[in-house]
Amino acid sequence: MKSSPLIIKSLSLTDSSNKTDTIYQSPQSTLGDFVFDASVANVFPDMIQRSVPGYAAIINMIAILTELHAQPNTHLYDLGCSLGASANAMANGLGDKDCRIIAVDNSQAMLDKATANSSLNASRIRFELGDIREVDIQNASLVVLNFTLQFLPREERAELLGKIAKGLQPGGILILSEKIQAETPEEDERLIEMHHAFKRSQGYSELEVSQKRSALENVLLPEKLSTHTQRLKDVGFTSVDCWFQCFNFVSMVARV
Ligand code: GEK
Repeated sequence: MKSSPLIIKSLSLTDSSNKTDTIYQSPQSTLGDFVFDASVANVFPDMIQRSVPGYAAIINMIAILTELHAQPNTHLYDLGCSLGASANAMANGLGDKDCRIIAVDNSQAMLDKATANSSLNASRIRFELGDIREVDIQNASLVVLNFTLQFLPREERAELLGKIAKGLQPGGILILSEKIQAETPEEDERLIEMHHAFKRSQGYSELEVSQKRSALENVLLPEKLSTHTQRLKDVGFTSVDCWFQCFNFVSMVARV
């Protein structure tokens, strides 16, 4: 018997408080590095939707890619889960497949809210406080790194990706979403200009855009799409498809 198709009603990406991000609204005399603390967790749904063009579309597609690729009796991982948007999308895409979703973040403030936001999927998602570099990836059919790899030191990325490739079952996939650096400095400038226009269209001021950019400078370390693709192949993935791009934000599907 054929099961009924997955219907994606746009997932709710907000939490019940739904606060507006005003963190960089007033001038700051010293701009420290960006951290995922309670003040960020408090406004995170608003912040990420107004900062990452296409974020809601990517989350909705994670449900569809889960429906396509999740294998019964396997593990699904959401690495750097923040408030659990990807983990909840996976739960929605699973249908009645018996899978365990493991969602990891090293920010307790994020996990507290993630747990509260995910009560409907509580039996399927296990939230864990930890570093994604330490997670044991086993019997996986789907791993999601949705805008998280970019926060690791560049030289530590290959080891994590290699561990993911080894932990995936045949037919398993990694969904890797990243802010990227364009292939040439000229293209990079053009994409950054478009991204900043997007942020202004979302109500951020020039001051907010420039203070956030400075705070992220040493923390969010983008790489070229060609660098991502080559490294994924070097560590054991056989194909890498870029299925989404909006300005300098991309999402790839890598298969073992
Ligand atoms: C989403 N995936 O909504 N170990 C564990 N967590 C980490 C680490 C680390 N080493 N480094 C950063 N994080 C989410 C959005 S946000 C992206 C991901 C953004 C966590 C960090 O605490 C934060 O919650 C998340 O990765 C990145 O689909 O804010 O641009």
